[in-house]
Parts: sequence; C-alpha cells; structure tokens
Amino acid sequence: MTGPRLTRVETQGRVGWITIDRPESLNALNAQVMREVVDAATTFDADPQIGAIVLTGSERAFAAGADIAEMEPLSGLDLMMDEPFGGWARFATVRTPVIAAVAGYALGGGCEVAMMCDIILAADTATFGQPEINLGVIPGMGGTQRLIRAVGYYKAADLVLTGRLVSAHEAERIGLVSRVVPADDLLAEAARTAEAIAAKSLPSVYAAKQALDVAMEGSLAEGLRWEARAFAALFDTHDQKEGMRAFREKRAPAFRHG
Ligand code: CO8
Repeated sequence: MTGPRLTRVETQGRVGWITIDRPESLNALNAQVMREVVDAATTFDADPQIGAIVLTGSERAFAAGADIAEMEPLSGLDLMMDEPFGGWARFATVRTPVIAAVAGYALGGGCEVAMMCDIILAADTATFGQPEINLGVIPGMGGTQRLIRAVGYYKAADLVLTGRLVSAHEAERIGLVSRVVPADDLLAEAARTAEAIAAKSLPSVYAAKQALDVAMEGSLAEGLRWEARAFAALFDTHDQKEGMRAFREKRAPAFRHG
C-alpha cells in the first residue's frame, strides 16, 4: 500500500535537492515525510558525487511542525518504545552539508529540522517558532537544545516559553538564520551556496562539518535524551490531548494543568 510521494527528490550537478511537498497540511512532518526525507538524505550522503544537499518546502511552508493529528493519540510509552520521530536523528548525522532553504512557516518540528541543517537560508517571508507550548507539550526534536546553542538562553526561553513566532529578520538578528534573501531569490541562492560547497574538497568539507558538530554538541546528547523523556511524559497528560484536539477543532484549548 503506497500513497503518493510527499517529497520531490532530484539531483542538479553535485547538489541533491529534497523538497517537502505536502501542501494540504503546510508540509506537516508525518511519518511518511520523515521516511522520504531521511531516505533521500542518506542516499545522497552515500554518493560521493553529491557534495551538498538542499532541503526546502513551498513558498507557504518549509514545515509547520510535526503532524499534530498523527501525534495526538500517542502515549508517552509509544514515544519511548517506538521513537516515531527517530529517523530525524539519522538526518541530523549525515556527513554532507545540508542547507535548509526556508520560505513561509518553519514551526515546531519544522524549525527543529531546519536547525539540524548546517546553513539556514531564509526568504524574507519566513516565520520561525517553537509553538509546542500552545499544544501542552514542549519541543521534542532538539528545539530546547539546539535553539539555545544557536541564540542563547534568553532568546531561546522567550521563544520556547511563549511560543511566539519570529520573522525571518528577527530570526537572523538573534542568530537562528544564516542569511535572509528576497523570497524570489531563495532557491537560486540555495543553489549557489550548495554549489559553492560542493566545489570544495569533500574530505575537508566532511572534516569541517564534523568539527562544527563537535563544537556544537558538548552535552547535546544528554540534553536530547532528557528532552525526549520529558516530551514523552507530556503525552500522558490531559493537556496534550486537549491542546492537539483543540488545534484540530480550531478552538482555544481548555487546559487542566495536568
Ligand atoms: N500538523 C498537522 N496539520 C497541520 C499542522 C501540523 N503541524 N499545521 C497546519 N496543519 C494543517 C491544518 O490543520 C490545516 O488543515 P485543514 O485545512 O484540514 O484544517 C492546514 O494545515 C492549513 O493550516 P491552517 O488552516 O491552520 O493555516 P493558517 O494559515 O490559518 O495557519 C499556522 C498557519 C499558523 C502555521 C497554523 O497552521 C498552525 O499554527 N499550525 C501548527 C503549528 C504548530 O503548532 N507546530 C508545532 C507542532 S508540534 C511539533 O512540531 C513537535 C515536534 C517534536 C516531535 C518530536 C517527537 C520526539
């Protein structure tokens, strides 16, 4: 049983392109999207002809988060035992540099996946945020750990605790984005950047990325484990089901604080 693909995957010269294509839900990252992105990225990563990868979405959304409808019924135990988002951890470890070309929404898991990439190019229309707190949960794929390393404690706390969204320009000012470009230029700039990287010596590119990762990591692994446990635990609260149901029913959540 295979439905239509939710990504487009193509090669242009030494650059591998992955485009998330699930417009009806603003590129929400369900299991199939994850599988397709991770398969494409790992295939490109194994191919020495590929020197850089671009991950992008549509003009309206890079990705508006993990799929809330898919997540809503999960229990904490499901998350701990099945690791339904585990493929993204593999995505974060590809050796080939990945450029996120972000237009529109990069929220929740969408912002977290962008932060797994090495360079974030943002269209001036892009919007970033970690709104999980509005759903009765917290970021679960690195949003509390990578964000703080990118922007510092007070900026990260502002985003994670309030769930407020920031424009591309604010994201650039706080250090969440490498560069902002006019929306019409986004894909061309991503292509130029990817081609520039792909023209370098591959071993030095791998080494550079690895060195950057080492600097970034510190106790990241421990932080991610802690975050995954806390994220799972929240799925056993009333407020997680209520927050996600309320989103789908397009109403304000009635949290019980438990
Ligand atoms: N999941 C599922 N469906 C979504 C999502 C999503 N994240 N975002 C949007 N959609 C759907 C909507 O339900 C809607 O579908 P329908 O037309 O069938 O009602 C369609 O996309 C269009 O969305 P809207 O009508 O809401 O469009 P608007 O332009 O009015 O609003 C927003 C756009 C502001 C982006 C709004 O859609 C929104 O707030 N989306 C949710 C954003 C969000 O909360 N993201 C975080 C999700 S939680 C998460 O990502 C946790 C990740 C960690 C997992 C790690 C596990 C270990």
